[in-house]
This record gives sequence, C-alpha cells and structure tokens, in this order.
Amino acid sequence: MTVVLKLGGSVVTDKETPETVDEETLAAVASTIAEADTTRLALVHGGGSFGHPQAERHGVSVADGSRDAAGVWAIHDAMRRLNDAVIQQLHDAGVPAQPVHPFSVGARDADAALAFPLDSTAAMLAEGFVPVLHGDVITHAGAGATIISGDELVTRLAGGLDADSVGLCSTVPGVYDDDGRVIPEITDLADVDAALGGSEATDVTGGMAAKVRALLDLGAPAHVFGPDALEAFLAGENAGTVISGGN
Ligand code: IP8
Repeated sequence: MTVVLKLGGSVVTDKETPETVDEETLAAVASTIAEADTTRLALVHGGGSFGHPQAERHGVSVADGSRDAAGVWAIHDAMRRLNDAVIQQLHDAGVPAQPVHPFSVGARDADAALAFPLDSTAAMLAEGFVPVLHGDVITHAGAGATIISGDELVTRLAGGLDADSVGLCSTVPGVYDDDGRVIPEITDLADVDAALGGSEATDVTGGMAAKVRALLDLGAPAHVFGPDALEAFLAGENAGTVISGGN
C-alpha cells in the first residue's frame, strides 16, 4: 500500500509570522504518522510562511522565472530549512524520514512540462525510508528557475509511484459546500459546481475547481482533510472530502 500525503504549509508553519514553524501541530502530526501502520509513505510539504515571501520578493512564481542566483537560492534555502525542521520533528517521533529536494532532482522544459525522475524517492521507499519532498524552485528551460508547488509534486508522485491513496492535510476539514458543510464525496466536477454557487464563492470555486479537477484525474482516491482526521486517513478510513474520478 503506497500512500502519498501532503502536509499543507498552513499545517507545518504559522502562516502569519515569517519563517515560523508550527512546532506544536508539526509534533502532533509527526507522532500520528509514527503511530500509523503505513508501509510505504511519501510525504510532501508546502511552504506556508517559508518560501512564498522570498518568491514574492524575488518576483518568482510558477509562471515567472529568474536567473538571479542569490534570489533563487534564497527561495530554495527557505524551503530547505523548513524541510530540515519537518525531518527533525519526524525523527524525534521515530519516523525514518529523508529529504528529497526537488530543485536538485527535476526540471521543466521550455513548454513548462515537468521532468521529475522518481528513482531516489522510489529507492528510499524500497529501503523503508519516508521520503519528504517540498514545494521548491525548479530549473526551467529559457526562464532560469520557477516555482514548483507541493500540489504538483503530489500529482507526480501519485502517478509515478502508482499510489493507492492520496491525502491532502490542510487546516480545513474538507471541501466546503455553499452552506459551509464538508462535502463527503466528489466524483465529478459537476458535484463541486452544484455545491459551490453564488458570486461570493466565485474565487473559491475557481481555485477549488482547478484543484478538484487535478485530483479527479489522479488515478487514486484523494482525501482532503484537517489534522484531526490524519489518524483516520492513515488507518485507511474515509477522511474529510474523498475525491475520486472512479479510476
Ligand atoms: O506551498 C511553495 O509550495 P506550496 C513553494 O505547496 C515555494 O505552494 C518555494 C513558494
């Protein structure tokens, strides 16, 4: 059983305070992972208050690249330091975590298509380690370096590792409908359109619709949930919103 789990930046950091790890939540998440009976687990974490401010400062995004070596390094360095903190907490809890820094592994071509070999990640899994990837900068042909989000890495890992299950743990307990209730299951984009209506939700709908569309195409059920449901997710139970395209 191969599980890919993303810990959102809002879970591992205090998003309001620059470069601040949410040690308490991270420790709780690490001990839940340590106690779970998961055989092959690949982790990805987002940036939260690390990486994003540096990316903004240096004008780097998924679309806009930079060749300023110091600026690109500053973004990577922030994410690497957060990754160090995540790994340390996982080790403290007894999880055999090891880093995989995407900047050193993958690249985008001139059409922004991602090449991301999974040899190191797969080899770690085979040896019983828990690879921990993170949103990062990535070399981009013709643009210097751009950003790769944790979500894009989750998609790559889910397909490339033939994952049985994907978890997206953030601070929200699932995908909300228009009345603020968690939608238990999404099997079609129309489910989201039906649940999220009205002008107030337009922004959220746009962002969430794109996210849900990517998750529907994963080939494995994706669970969107909050930290309280992590234990249930790792036990193989339905957690938060389950998004499944029927593959
Ligand atoms: O928080 C952010 O990853 P995300 C990566 O998953 C950087 O979008 C470097 C801003």
